[in-house]
Amino acid sequence: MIKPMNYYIKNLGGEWNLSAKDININLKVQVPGSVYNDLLENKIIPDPFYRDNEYLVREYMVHDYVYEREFEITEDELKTDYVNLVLNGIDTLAEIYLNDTLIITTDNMHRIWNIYVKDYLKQGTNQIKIIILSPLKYIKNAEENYPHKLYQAHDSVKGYIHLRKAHYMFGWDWGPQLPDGGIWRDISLEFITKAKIEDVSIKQKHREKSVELTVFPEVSKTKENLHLCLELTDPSGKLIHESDKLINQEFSVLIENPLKWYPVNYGQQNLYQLTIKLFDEAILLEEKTVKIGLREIKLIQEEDQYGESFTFEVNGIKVFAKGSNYIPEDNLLPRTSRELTYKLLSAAKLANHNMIRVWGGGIYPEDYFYDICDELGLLVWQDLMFACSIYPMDKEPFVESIKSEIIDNVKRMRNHPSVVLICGNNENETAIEHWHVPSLDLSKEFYIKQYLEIIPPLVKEYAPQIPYWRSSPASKELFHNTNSDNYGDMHYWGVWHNNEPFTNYRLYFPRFMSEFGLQSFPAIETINMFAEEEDKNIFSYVMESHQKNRTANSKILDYVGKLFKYPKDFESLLYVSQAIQAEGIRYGVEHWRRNYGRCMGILYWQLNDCWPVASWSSIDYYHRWKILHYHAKKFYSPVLISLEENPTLTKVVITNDLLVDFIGKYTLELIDFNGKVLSKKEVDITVKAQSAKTVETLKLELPRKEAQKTFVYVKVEENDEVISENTAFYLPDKHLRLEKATIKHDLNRFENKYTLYLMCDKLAKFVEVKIKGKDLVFTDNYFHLIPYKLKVIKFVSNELIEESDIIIRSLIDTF
Ligand code: BMA
Repeated sequence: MIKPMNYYIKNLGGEWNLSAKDININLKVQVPGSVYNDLLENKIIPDPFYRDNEYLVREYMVHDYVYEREFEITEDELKTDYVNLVLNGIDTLAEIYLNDTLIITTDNMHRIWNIYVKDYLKQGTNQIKIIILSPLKYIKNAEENYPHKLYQAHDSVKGYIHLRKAHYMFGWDWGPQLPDGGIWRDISLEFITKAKIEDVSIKQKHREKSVELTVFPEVSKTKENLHLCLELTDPSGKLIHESDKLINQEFSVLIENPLKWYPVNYGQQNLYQLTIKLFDEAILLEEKTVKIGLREIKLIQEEDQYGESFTFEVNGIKVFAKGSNYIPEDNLLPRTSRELTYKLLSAAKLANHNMIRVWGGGIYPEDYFYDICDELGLLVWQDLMFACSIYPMDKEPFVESIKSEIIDNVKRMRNHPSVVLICGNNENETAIEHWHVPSLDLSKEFYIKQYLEIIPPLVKEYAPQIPYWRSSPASKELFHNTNSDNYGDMHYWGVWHNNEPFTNYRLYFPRFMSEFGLQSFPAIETINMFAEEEDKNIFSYVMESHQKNRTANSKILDYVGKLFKYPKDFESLLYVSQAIQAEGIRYGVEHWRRNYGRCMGILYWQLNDCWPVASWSSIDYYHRWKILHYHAKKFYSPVLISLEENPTLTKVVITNDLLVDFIGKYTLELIDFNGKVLSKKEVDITVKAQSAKTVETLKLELPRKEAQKTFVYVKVEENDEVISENTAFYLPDKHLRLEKATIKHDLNRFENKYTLYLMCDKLAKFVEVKIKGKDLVFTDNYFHLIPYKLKVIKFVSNELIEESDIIIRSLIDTF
């Protein structure tokens, strides 16, 4: 008979006391949480995101804060063999006392701490006290006392490189300076009888019709007579394997006819469940369950006629990666949740992403982030948390701290099938090559030590089956041509940071484009959350406080002016800023997708925001989809028809990412703005699996007058269903002869599902559909409405929507 479990956890979360004597603060608060969140909930600080409150709130972190509580320990609990204090996340510098004895000081937000504390506990009431020390004071001091000058990101409070705390909290070119602190993840006591399963390392060997798992449960405090039992259930929940071993032995499990895990669109996201039980004879001490996906991942870097490939291969399938870069979801981390992350990542999947890059200046996400990616079939490119900086690698405690941080986090992510790359840092190598970093020789030395000497062996030891890439971007040779489009990955910021027109995207043929972007403003509803009427001018003090990239507002205006007429008012400017962003990114993506094979990945900068701000995101802080996100759904569609339009020659290309040939037909029409079809062609086509095919080369030389009111429309259909459609115009929108269209609509409802039918008499560009007072996501939005072609969009609303709630505008309404 199995007795009840012996291992258990006492959660120390819940109500704590928070105090800061020098500013007279004494509050009851919730742990886990954060100083800012506690001060906000107790109305000590105002909303840090409102207007310019950021600056006032930032100063609260020059103080130290004390968190404390009491808890009970019973006589039985004290008899347990081992009692550990487990800190899953302390932000950042802290002194931790148990019954007035200092038991540990912490210095790394990204670490997990596990400390044997039995000797400090007593029967009855115990106290725990955690003093969070000011990060601002620390980094100022560390910076002043450090003998060398090292490169740091422009927009952050200087000195952050000395502290292992998420960089974005000190400010970034899209983020405020709000260096919060506190007990940000779970805190608990664990009671261990005899031993505990610390972790499970799993290796997979893929054979033709089977997968062999080598499972090694790491058991602490080993005692010879303990034994382990392994149970494996298949994706349907059926038990398919059970075996027993003594501790310190490996299990070997053979799975015949395995159901493998694939990224979305390449197969199912099958997950097996592996449970390890630790026994002392018949007594169950503890059990641990891990979900695993069977997948073999390779980063293929093979020489070819262009240079060297940079292709992810999952279970033998070369995957064209499509997605975006992810930053932390909030500056006040207690406000994040599984639900919000699920919503965000589901939106990424809806917009046809199959990869998310976790950018290196934030945090290692929660376990649920990886669970969600496993479930949705999103691949994860995981940066280690180093970005745009050179670190003081001559400080031994700092180096030791980094090592522990990497072990803690690599172990946390290694069994997730979604994680396909561990990348050393964001842009630190290219910084050394291109950004005139001070202390150049020393910076190179520190860089080599960190990303070539210290980190690779750790990744190899703790996640031997996940590829490691030293930096994003990096190339073949160290510090040389780091941003080449022939080798490695590429960040291309000529468009935007160097003001180049977005048509320059077509000058590059990256092997893997891991960053490029254009900024836009968020929707008016988002601006209303932080700005007053008097602030509604992009150059107002408040709007500039929510624009962290110094020269960006003029850049947005410049890009807008390249394509659109001068917008008539503030709201129109917001709208065209989003339109230009979407157009630019589409232009780049379609070009790189037309070069299927040579390019094998595209991740635009950036998916989300951490506060309401002007930025490169496609979804804003309040989860409102910008135009870019709707466009992403279309330009990342697995089968894409796109046009490489040039003044004299236009190529029509169909890109097929899928594993099966595409068999269907495409239609090409030359249409005028009143809907008159000037020419039309329909052709049956087959496009091979995983390829791009030029299906048409049009010699189209439109005289200026024609070009002002004519466009090419293409679509590709499979069994009469439109899979992808596109348009090409031969003049910038500002020079087109757009006329005000009459857009008729009809709304149908079935339960909470709505269908909206739209029809117009004249071409309308970037047609926006909104429902008064509601934030809804539509199957499509910001589309070009073609005269007399029926457009159908769908949405779900649990509240009743009337026809009169529909608000429609288009480009012509902006000037
Ligand atoms: C990239 C990123 C970020 C930055 C973005 C926009 O280089 O790595 O550091 O926010 O550009 O400038």
